[in-house]
Amino acid sequence: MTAPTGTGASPWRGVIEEYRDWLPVSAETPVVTLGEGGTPLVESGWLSAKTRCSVWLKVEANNPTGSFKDRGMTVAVSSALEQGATAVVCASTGNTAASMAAYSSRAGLRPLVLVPHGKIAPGKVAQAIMYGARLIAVRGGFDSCLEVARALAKDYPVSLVNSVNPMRLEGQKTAAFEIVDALHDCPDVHVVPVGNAGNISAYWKGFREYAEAGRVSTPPALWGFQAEGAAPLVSGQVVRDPETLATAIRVGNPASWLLAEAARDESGGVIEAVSDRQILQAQQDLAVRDGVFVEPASAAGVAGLLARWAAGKVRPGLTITVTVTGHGLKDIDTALDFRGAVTEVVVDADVDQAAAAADLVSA
Ligand code: AN7
Repeated sequence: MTAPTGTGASPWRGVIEEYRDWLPVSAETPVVTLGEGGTPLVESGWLSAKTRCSVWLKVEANNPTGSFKDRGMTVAVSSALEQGATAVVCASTGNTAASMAAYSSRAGLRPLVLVPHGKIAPGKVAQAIMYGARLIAVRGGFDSCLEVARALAKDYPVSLVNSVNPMRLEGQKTAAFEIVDALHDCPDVHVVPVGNAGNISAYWKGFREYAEAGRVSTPPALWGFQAEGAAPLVSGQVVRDPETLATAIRVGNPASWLLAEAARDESGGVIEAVSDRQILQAQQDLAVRDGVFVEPASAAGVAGLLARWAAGKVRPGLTITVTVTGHGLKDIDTALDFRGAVTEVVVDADVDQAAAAADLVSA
């Protein structure tokens, strides 16, 4: 089941045109769009049955470059173009790099991306290269990449489009709008993975703005989940050498630290940690049970929801939305390593062999 999103009378125009009144753009802003947003809200029968709640997945893989980053990038790149930028820079665990490369190349801006050497998924490397980025692999983690990116933007003629650029969060908040527009109300709880902590902050901004405008009465509690080896917002301490197989959220010193704490506290929510094992199990279950193949980091929210349910902290009857942030095809090695057993059987082009391989018995 998919929640209705509008009348279907006109094609989706991308988040700037769909939510123009809510965004810091003017009639003069050159809109750089790939038709991002308008992503499906898909009911998870499995998670709903298990938790006795109504659980919906906001499938952000269905964005042009396969992650939620496109929502923020359309606004950040449009704004950079309006301000006369000629080159843009970002630090990234991979998805921001892919998105930024696509939008800035499309706008005729030169994309420079800094990524942790050897620590981003191959699909994201391929995307950044194919979209024409200058890919700079830094010996160090994401946090070091962000320091270098900030310094480059300060000393050289390049514009920074990381989520420390407020335009990014402005664009990303539209996902909260879409959820409310589809459900015709706020969920009770919204669940999201947390890395550099921009997205949880953006969701809170979106839900709060709709509440302030009287569109909904009560914004949801936000439940954020980090990977155990990269959980500074759980421990309250910077993690010097963060480690997790969910490379997208391998961040030790999140840029939006204070905003994320505010989102947690003002919404009456939590930020907790889940293990890599829980993440990969949730990733596999989502694929097998719901037909939704996400990358490891994207499954952290589902893993966290299940952990809280197992601890008796999920009250039956709630409406819960869970953002799954990026596409599974970006990082197939990690997924298949966990899945383990060989699931392919090689046969000749022969009916009997195929039937035997499929454990079929003739009728
Ligand atoms: C799939 O691409 O930070 O808490 O540089 O790619 O807003 O950082 C990616 C983050 C979750 C965490 N899921 O969001 C980057 C980057 C996926 C992600 C997150 C990311 P934030």
